[in-house]
Amino acid sequence: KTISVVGVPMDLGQSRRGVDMGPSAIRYAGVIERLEKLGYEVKDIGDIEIEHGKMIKDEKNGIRNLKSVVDANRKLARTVEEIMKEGSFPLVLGGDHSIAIGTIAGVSKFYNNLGVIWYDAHGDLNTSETSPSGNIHGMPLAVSLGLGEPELVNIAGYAPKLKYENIVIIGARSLDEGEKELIKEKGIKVYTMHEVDRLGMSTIIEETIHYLKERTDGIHLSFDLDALDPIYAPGVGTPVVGGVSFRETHLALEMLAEENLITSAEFVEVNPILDERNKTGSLAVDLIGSLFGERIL
Ligand code: DIR
Ligand code: MN
Ligand code: MN
Ligand code: MN
Repeated sequence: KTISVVGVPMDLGQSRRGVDMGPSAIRYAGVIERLEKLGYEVKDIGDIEIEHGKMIKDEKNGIRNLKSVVDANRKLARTVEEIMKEGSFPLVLGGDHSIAIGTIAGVSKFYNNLGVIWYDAHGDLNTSETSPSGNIHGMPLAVSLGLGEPELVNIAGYAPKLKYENIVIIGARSLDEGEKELIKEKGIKVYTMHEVDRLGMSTIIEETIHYLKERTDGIHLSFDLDALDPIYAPGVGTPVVGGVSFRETHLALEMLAEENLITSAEFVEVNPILDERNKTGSLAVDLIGSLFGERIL
């Protein structure tokens, strides 16, 4: 199986500079070599070209940098679609989480029922109406469900990309009011940190696999490094205490690897400026190793 790695040096989906260097940090930590060592053929197709203008605080309906984020995600969607056509596994390196809009837009047309595991401290279910920040990185899951600005929702020319019943959020502990309402209204499946503590990660992943296996024909993993506790992942823009541990996360990915159900993935929000000697970049590479079958023994 071939893996195609694509970097998205994007920081315009939020308000702190530096997360655009995430792809470099993850490559520097050895992601390509790590995957090759596991026996995969790896194609590094480089980075998507991203505009690097200054931040526009309120471009439309209070949203930051709407046009640049739309442009970048259009390009990413096309690139991911090409990877899918070649039958290769798309592995996308962020960049802030706004890039999930493009990844999912590129992947979802190949499935009738794309499933998504959203591993994140946040819900990323905001629209311009509910967003407290105007940051698009807090909106990609809503956009993929068809909610929000039409420019974002209609990327790649179709919408919605996802169905409410095909998504599972794991690790949530910072949800905005509008996100909580949407989760309740639509019955979105969410394992907050309460459930992580209470059930344990192994039960959560067993349930998630069972749940998605019977209703989806492909599963995208959208992995925000801020799901982990800041002790393990200090190099993220919006750290939230009380997060998932290093081992719980490896266990989750090892279990997913065993089932061989994940069909595309992205690792996002690594910000080298905020990091400690590339700790979070290295963590991303360790986690990618587990997702692709690396085991302790
Ligand atoms: C917050 C933060 N919910 C927002 N979101 C983040 O700005 O919409 N997502 N950091 O990863
Ligand atoms: Mn930049
Ligand atoms: Mn996120
Ligand atoms: Mn997050």
